Amino acid sequence: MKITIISTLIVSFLAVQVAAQDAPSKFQNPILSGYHPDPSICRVGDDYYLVNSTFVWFPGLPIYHSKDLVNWQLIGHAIDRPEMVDFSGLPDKLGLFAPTIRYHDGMFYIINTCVACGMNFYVTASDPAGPWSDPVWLPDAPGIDPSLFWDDNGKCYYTGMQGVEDEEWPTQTEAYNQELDLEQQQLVGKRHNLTYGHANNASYTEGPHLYKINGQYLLMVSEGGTGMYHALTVHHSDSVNGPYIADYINPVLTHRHMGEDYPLHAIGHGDLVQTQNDEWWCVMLGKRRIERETILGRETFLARVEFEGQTPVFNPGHGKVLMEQKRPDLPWSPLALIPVRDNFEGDKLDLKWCTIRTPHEPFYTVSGGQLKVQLRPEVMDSLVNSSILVQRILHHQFEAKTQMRFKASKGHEQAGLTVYRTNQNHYKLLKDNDSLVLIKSFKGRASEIARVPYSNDEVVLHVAGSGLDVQFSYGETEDDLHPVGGTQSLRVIADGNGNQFNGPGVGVYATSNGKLSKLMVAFDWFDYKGMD
Ligand code: 6LW
Repeated sequence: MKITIISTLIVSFLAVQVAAQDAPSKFQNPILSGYHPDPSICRVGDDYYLVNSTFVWFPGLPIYHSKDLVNWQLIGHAIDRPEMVDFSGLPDKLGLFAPTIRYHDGMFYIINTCVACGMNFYVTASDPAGPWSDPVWLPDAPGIDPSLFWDDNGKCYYTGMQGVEDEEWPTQTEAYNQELDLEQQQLVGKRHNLTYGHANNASYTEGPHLYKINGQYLLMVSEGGTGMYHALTVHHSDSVNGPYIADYINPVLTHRHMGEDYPLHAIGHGDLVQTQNDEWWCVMLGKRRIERETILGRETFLARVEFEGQTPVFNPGHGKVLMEQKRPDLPWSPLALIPVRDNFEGDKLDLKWCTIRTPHEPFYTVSGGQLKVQLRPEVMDSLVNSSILVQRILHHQFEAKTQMRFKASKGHEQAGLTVYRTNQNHYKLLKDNDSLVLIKSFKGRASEIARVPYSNDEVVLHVAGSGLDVQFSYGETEDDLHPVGGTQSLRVIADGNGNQFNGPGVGVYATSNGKLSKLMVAFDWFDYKGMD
C-alpha cells in the first residue's frame, strides 16, 4: 500500500515536471504572423477572442480563440455569407477596415467599417465561431475604426474616428464618442470630440478604444499613421464624454524613435485586455522588415502592460515590443500542429482558405479528396471575384506546393499557383494547353518571365520564398522539380508600390481569360510549410 502511494506520488511529480518542462516560460512575437492587422481582443471568463481586418478577402474578419494569449486557433469568420457585404470593384486596400470585438450580456459584438461598401456596421453572435448576424448598418456614424464600450449604467458608446473640417494641421483627425442605442440600432444624442491626439500636430488619430479602469475612463488611440510614425497614446477622463487629458507618458508605445533600420516598426493600433489573473496585456500591429522592406504585411504582437497609478506602462524596463518575453500567467494551451499538406478531405475547405472579393457564385467544390475549381472568364487582375483561393503567407522562409490535374484544350484556359498581394501586384505560374508560363504583375504591368513546353495533364507546381527572394519550380512529380524563371523578387508583394493595408497570400487560380469555359481544374493537395 505504502509503495503504491509513494509510486503514485513519484509518477504525479514526474507528470507535473514534464508538464512544467513542456510549458515554456517565454513566448515569441508575433503571436499571429503574416497578414493580421488591427487586432482587437476580448476576454470571456478564461477564453480570449481576437479579430483582424481583412479588406477584400472573403470570408472576412477571422475570429481566433486562445486560452493563453499566445496560441491562437482560427475558429470562424464574422463575415462569411456573400450577402453580408459586396467588395465588387474595390481595390485590395479597401473593404473591411479595423474591427473591434467586445462581449456584453451573453452576446459578442464586432463593430467595423466596410470602406466604399456601406461604411459602419456591427454584427452579433452568441457563439464567436458563428453564425454571426446580418450587418446592422449605422448610416449616421461618420469615419472609420469604430469601437464599443459599455458603461456601468449599461449605456453603450460608439467611439470612432473622423476627419475634421477646417483642419488646423494636415491629416488632423478626431476621436469621438456617441451613445449607441442597441434597441433602436442607431446612434443617439450628441457627438463628443474626445481628442485630436496628444501631439500638437498629431496625424491620423485613429483606432480609438475606451476602457473604464479603477473608476476612470482611459482612451487609447493610435497616432502617426500606420507606417514609420505609428504610436499608441493614452488619455484620461472622469467622464465618458471627456474632457480627456493626455497622459505625460505619451506616446505610451511606439517604435518611431528606433530608426529606419530597426527590424520591427509601425507599432500601433492596440487593444488592451485584463486576464483572469489580473495581468494586463496589449495586442497591437507591427511590421517586420528585411532591408527596410515589409513582405508579410502588418502582423499581431503582444506586450505586457503594468499600471502605475492610472498610467499603463508597456513592457516596463524595455518600453518597446519584444520579440521574446515572459509569457502571460495563463495555462499553457498549445494547439495541434497544422499539417503541412491539405489533402482536401471532407466537403469543405479549411477555414484558412479565402477568395478575393465577394464570391457571388460558387466556383469550387471539395470532394473525394480533391479541390476542383471552375475556370471562369474573370481574371485576378480585375477588381472582381476571380477563381482564386489563397491562404496567408506566414513566414519569411516558406514553401508552397500543389499537385494539379488540368487538360486545357484552348490557349486561353489556364490554371496554376499564385503568390498574391493585389490585382496589380502578384506572381502566377500557370499551365495552359501546351506550356507552363510564369507571369509577374508589378504596378499593374504584366510581364512573361519564362515559358517552358509542358503537355502532361498532371503537374506539381512549387514556390519557395526566402527573405526578399522567391523561386518557382515545376515537375511531373514532387521529387523531380525544375526551377523556372530564375530567382525573382518578393518586393513585388512588399508594402508600398500600391500594396497597402492588406498582406500576401499563396494559393491556386484558374481562368479562361475573358472567354467562357466549362473546364474544371483539380488539385489533389496543397502544401504550405513555414521555416522561419
Ligand atoms: C485602420 C487604421 C489603421 O483603419 O490602418 O493602423 C487602417 N491603423 O486604424 C487600415 O487597417
